[in-house]
Amino acid sequence: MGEELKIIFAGPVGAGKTTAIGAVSDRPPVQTEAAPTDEVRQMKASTTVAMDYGEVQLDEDHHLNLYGLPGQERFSYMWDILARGALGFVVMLNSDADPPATQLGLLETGLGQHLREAPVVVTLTGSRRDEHAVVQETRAALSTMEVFWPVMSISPWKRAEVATVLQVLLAELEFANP
Ligand SMILES: Nc1nc2c(ncn2[C@@H]2O[C@H](COP(=O)(O)OP(=O)(O)OP(=O)(O)O)[C@@H](O)[C@H]2O)c(=O)[nH]1
Ligand SMILES: [Mg+2]
Repeated sequence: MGEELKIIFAGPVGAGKTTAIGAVSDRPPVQTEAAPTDEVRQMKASTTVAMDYGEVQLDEDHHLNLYGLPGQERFSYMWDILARGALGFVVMLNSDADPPATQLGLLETGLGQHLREAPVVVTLTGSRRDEHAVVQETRAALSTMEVFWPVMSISPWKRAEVATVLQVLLAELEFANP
């Protein structure tokens, strides 16, 4: 089975954390979906209230335990708890929502320290805006934060694309800890 690695999927509501873990997991994911009671209702029928959990055997040597954070800020006390001991982060941003800098700012407040201690890959989901423009905006926001995380535009319901994100994260991890 190889090494077990804890990976966190973070990001705002609707970025696709639950969708991505469900798409890539080798077994049915554990989900904690509930009907939203607030403005999230306008966006989608359910939101994560505690966590997602999935597992994927990415290759012979790497078994990943995947944890999805709840996107709503009122559940952000869970972020720090779940992020402890994580070896890598997938930061998912919704390009149809607030500017990338705003979404990253929120994550920085709740997870900033964790995101400095392990490799991060940023994904952009959403379809309404020009992909290239949002990637550029995201890169600019990251350089303001003085981090240079890879940025990839993906469809979170496509298993192969989520698996590629995880491969990039593993490559970063191996580069950092040869
Ligand atoms: N076009 C399309 N959209 C999809 C598909 N699967 C999921 N989505 C959309 O992708 C969005 C992602 O939703 P979630 O995965 O619940 O987002 P999340 O990041 O887990 O959000 P929270 O748990 O609320 O923080 C939703 O708006 C879905 O409607 C799909 O197969 N096709
Ligand atoms: Mg979710």
